[in-house]
Amino acid sequence: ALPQLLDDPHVEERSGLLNMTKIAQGGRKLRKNWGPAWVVLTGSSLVFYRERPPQSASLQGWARAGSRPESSVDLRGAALASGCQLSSRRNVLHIRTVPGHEFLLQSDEETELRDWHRALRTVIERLDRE
Ligand code: I3S
Repeated sequence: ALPQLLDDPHVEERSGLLNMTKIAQGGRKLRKNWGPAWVVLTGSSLVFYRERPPQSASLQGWARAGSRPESSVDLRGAALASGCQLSSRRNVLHIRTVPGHEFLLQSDEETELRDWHRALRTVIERLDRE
């Protein structure tokens, strides 16, 4: 059952609090609006919540309790790059999805952002091979 579980596109790979702003929606440029987001990376998508779940709750339990993600994007075919040319902030990642949704993720912790970069790259490369 374990390999099957690891292949489940809904299994959480990583989650954490990051600063986030959308910069484009369906190819149309948006005005930046940086804010904190609880970000969940699964095997196929990136999901954004307004606040972090209570420590005690599983994500599924929390979702059932009525906490809806603010947004989520499918990572299949997404492009991942440094976002440093797109912001004056340090440690910025830029993600562009196939439908043209673009956003920046940022952390003041360099190692935290590097770990996110690696985790996102792993998921996107795995989806590319499918
Ligand atoms: O890419 P920009 O336009 O330099 O981004 C900055 C602006 O969005 C700014 O808001 P205004 O729309 O009121 O100018 C934000 O407050 C800044 O945070 C944006 O730049 P950074 O470098 O933080 O991504």
